[in-house]
Amino acid sequence: MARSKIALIGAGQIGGTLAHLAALKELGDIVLFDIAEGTPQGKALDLAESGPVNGFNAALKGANSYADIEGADVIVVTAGVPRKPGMSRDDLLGINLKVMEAVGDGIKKYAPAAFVICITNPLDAMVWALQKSSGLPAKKIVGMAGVLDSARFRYFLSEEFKVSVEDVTAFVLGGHGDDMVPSVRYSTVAGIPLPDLVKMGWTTQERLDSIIDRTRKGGGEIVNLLKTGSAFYAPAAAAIAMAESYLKDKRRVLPCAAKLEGEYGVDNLYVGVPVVIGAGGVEKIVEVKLDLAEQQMFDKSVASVRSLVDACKVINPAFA
Ligand code: A3D
Repeated sequence: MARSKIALIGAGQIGGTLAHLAALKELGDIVLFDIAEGTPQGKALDLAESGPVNGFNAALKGANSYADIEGADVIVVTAGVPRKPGMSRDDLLGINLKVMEAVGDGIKKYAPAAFVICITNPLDAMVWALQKSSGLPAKKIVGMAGVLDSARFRYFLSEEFKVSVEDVTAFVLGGHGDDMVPSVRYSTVAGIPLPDLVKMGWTTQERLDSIIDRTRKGGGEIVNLLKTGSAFYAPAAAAIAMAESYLKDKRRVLPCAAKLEGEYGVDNLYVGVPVVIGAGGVEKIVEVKLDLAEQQMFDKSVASVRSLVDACKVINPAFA
């Protein structure tokens, strides 16, 4: 059986970390693509030279031509610019929309059968634009945000409860912005929902509220610390989990930005919801019943995503 081919479009901080993780896990052969000359080649060579020490068997190649992504099974897109302190994700819209046009053309031409994971911000609008520009079916293109947001929520909860992160599950819905919806009812420690843990005296509602607030602003917290860019280790790990579920047909249930066509009462918009990822791509969108407060937060988050998508259509009417 031929090895899988993984193309990483954007060889920056996340792209390089993705290549490292994909090689360590031997997910397939890897092509790092970037418009910057030398960067993808340098990172590919450096990583290939770590192979003998780490004991992985994966070919790594750096490229500046889309022809090199030909036939890729999985593509992870991080091309574009990240945030700097004081910037919101939405400030990136104009620049990264142009990048999504170019990337979509490249995918359409060379790898139209790939499963594509978009990470470029503002996430929900960029994955929407990338689906349009690439022409890929909606089930073959998703956005990575929920796995990262719920990992942050899980980490903060594990610190609060002083239990292993492995036993904390978390559920996050909505767009990848400061109004995302971390769901308390569906987040648990070893199956015990958070509201029960409050009743059991493990934490207080006030502490839980501040953890939710920190989760919502988790990306900004890292940007303010790094000063020169945004988070990359955890975002890369999250996208690798999604790629692995597709490549190994694991059918994991993961929160991803998926195209809603009526689900959750939303039409023609990419928003974070739980989905099943298997060999067919997004094989199922899991629709849970929201309570009134969750629905109100979800609606607010969806409205923010819609306003960004509308802004894309104004910037480039070809997207309308
Ligand atoms: P960075 O290290 O700057 O890498 C981006 C790379 O894209 C650079 O190497 C650029 O040369 C390259 N690039 C720019 N334009 C093009 C183009 N037209 N074609 C190909 N490559 C191009 O950024 P990063 O890796 O830290 O972040 C990448 C993106 O991910 C940014 O938009 C971030 O905002 C976003 N991000 C999203 C999340 C989510 O949870 C959704 C988390 C963290 C970062």
